[in-house]
Amino acid sequence: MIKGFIFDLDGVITDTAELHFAAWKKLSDDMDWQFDRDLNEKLRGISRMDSIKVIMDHNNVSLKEETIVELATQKNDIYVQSLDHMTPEDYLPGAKELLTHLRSEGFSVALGSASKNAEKVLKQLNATHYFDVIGDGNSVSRSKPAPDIFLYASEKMGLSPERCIVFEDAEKGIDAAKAGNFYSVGIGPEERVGHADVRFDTMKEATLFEVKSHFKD
Ligand code: B16
Ligand code: MG
Repeated sequence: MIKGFIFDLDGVITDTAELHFAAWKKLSDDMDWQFDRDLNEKLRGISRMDSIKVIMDHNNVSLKEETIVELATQKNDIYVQSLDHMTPEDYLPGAKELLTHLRSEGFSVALGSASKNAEKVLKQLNATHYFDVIGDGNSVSRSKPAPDIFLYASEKMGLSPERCIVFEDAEKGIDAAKAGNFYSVGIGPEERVGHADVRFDTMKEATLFEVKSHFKD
């Protein structure tokens, strides 16, 4: 029986992909690196350090680890500044409704995000109170597709993976849910999250009624 829900943040609760894009684009322009929306898509759900390495590989650049950390920090400063403009109006359509419904029905709810800025994002959205557990980029060291962040979240909720549904918008996020033996709901197109147990185009379609109908007891 399903008792807990674990939500990815970026792309499920809110759409920060555009802000990540703008920040990576600024860094890439400063460094004279090629960076476009196709490459940005490859960064969905992966950690900051993994992201900069994907961009560097694409540009055939290699640098000292120390320099890479400095550049990733520069990008993060730009990104964090842009979060100041985020408000409680910035939930993806349907996300706030589902979180409210889960609260009223008494389910356990956790965050399972790769972002080290998740707490700030939740604060800007005024969403912190919806979560019993916050698992973010600071909670575990191995990032998605490793299942660690979701295992951290389920363990803190006191639930086994078979009792939890993971909501994810990233291909590697669904891989991580599967690797941990969680049920999975993919948010996005077939070619990205078609390997999830259930898929919705957007969070708007993912009502509690709809989700429950796919995961019978
Ligand atoms: P930060 P999620 C992920 O969040 C983003 O999808 C990904 O693009 C980003 O690189 C990663 O967080 C790390 O974010 O630089 O803020 O630590 O989708 O797992 O909620
Ligand atoms: Mg995501």
